Amino acid sequence: MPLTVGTAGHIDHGKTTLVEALTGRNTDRLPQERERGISIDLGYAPLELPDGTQLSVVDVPGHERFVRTMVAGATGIELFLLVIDAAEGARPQTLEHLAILRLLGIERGVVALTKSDLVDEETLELARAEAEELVPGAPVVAVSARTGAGLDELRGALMQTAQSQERAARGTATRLYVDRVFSLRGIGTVATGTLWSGSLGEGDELQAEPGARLVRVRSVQVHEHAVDRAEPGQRVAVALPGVERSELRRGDALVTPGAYPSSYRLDVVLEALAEIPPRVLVHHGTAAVLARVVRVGERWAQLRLAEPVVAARGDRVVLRAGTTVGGGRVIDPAPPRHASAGRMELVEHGAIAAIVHEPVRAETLRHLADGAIEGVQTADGWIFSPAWLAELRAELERRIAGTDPLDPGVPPPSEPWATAIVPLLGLERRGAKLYLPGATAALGARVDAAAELEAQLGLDPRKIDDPALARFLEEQGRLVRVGDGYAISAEAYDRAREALVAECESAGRIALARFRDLLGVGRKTAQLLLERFDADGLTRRVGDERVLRRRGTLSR
Ligand SMILES: Nc1nc2c(ncn2[C@@H]2O[C@H](COP(=O)(O)OP(=O)(O)OP(=O)(O)O)[C@@H](O)[C@H]2O)c(=O)[nH]1
Ligand SMILES: [Mg+2]
Repeated sequence: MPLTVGTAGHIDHGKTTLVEALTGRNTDRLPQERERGISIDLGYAPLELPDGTQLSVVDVPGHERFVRTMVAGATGIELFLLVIDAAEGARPQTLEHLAILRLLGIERGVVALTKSDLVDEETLELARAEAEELVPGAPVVAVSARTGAGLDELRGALMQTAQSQERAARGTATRLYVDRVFSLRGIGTVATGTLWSGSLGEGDELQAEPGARLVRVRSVQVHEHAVDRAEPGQRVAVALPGVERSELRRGDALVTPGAYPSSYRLDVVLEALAEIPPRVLVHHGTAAVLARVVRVGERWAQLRLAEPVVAARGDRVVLRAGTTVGGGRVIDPAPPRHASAGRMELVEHGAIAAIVHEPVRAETLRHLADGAIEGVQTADGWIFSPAWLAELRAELERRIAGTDPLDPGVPPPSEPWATAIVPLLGLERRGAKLYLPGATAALGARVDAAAELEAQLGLDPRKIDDPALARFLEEQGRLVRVGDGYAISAEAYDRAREALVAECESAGRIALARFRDLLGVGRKTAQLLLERFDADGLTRRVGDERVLRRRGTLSR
């Protein structure tokens, strides 16, 4: 497996010169870099070690204004080559680069004390002692790019370090963060980057993020040599026909479609090197995005980003505000907006089932676990805990127990998950309500009240204060409701109806006054009855009068 080694170190300490001495390639390719004698952008070179180990070298600029570029170069690397000018010793960017490497979780590497040809033995020893203190455990090798002294020893140290370094396991889906985009005649747009995970070959379909644009890979090169498939850790260039050069830029990601979330939020375990201000630049992959830091407890933060990033659990971020103020380890690459310490704690420890109670969309959890989450229930894209479902069922049953026996149903939940979850409750849906299976309406304690009411009813509408009871008795054919909570007896309704139909059949129509006189009731009662007949579809208003809709055939 190829490994990527990244340089680090203060400006002018000899990084680029050392890379050239090791690889034969001058990575300062911009005219401006050559004129000014400093590195501005990232440089790349393959390095083959005597034992056959293949390394990819990323050379970074040391200037303090280009730390942002250094982070972009350092995110994909496995090993560092920290370069310290033996005469100058550690300087500000030596320390800042080292801090960044640590924040990115890049623990292994080699220290080169360069320009050893310019210092005496004593100065060299001082520099060595300082380096050993700064980077405990790393081999420290004095070299001169000018005379070639120490280069073999440096190769040996790189070889040993590379041998003991495992490639970071980053999953199987393809992920490449773009660090350069250019166009080549006859080929079109080419994007380069270090392949973080997965593999890449001709014909692959990838998704360019942000923007979720699908792109097809025409060809792949590794360090300028065409390959069938590029492997993780390799420095690759992919030709992307049909993509304009302006459509991609450093910081974008090429990923297996659907494999990674694109998110404006990242939940991280914070590592503070200094006071972390509320606004920072978040470096992730090769991107640098402005963000607001929402602290959650002492340990965690939610980074609210100005632009979305494509991240995975376990990724590292570097936080800068003028200088490097800290970093973070991603525990949720697409978290919900509201972060709580409780959730952070559970997510950090991978207790994914424990953060699930009420239903959440499955896609919001997909990036927290490899494969299925144990101990949860799913329905139609929702994930929830069995305990929650039991609580919901118990709660609905409790509410049903408290309903009027005349209508022992409750309205179903109205949350977005309702359609998926209500069918699991074992309740019966009738119309707009949920009932216990087989439940029927009953008078319960109101048997006597119902009988009493019925006895009092006649043609004169009576106000009924218990609408549920009125509805129930009407369904049973024991009364008829006429507007505004009034009711008459069923028998009186039939009588009034017969009188109305008879009149209409003989006279063709009926007026309110005539109907009132026929029944011998007051105007108000006649009015309520006629409205009920209208509502029943028996009659229709024509001016001040009524006619039958369909002669005598409609019944109540
Ligand atoms: N005498 C001597 N000079 C060296 C050696 N290595 C580098 N230099 C000189 O130091 C200067 C800076 O070297 P670079 O390799 O450009 O330094 P750098 O670390 O890449 O600088 P930035 O990329 O701008 O951070 C150049 O003039 C080199 O010729 C060395 O081993 N011996
Ligand atoms: Mg340089």
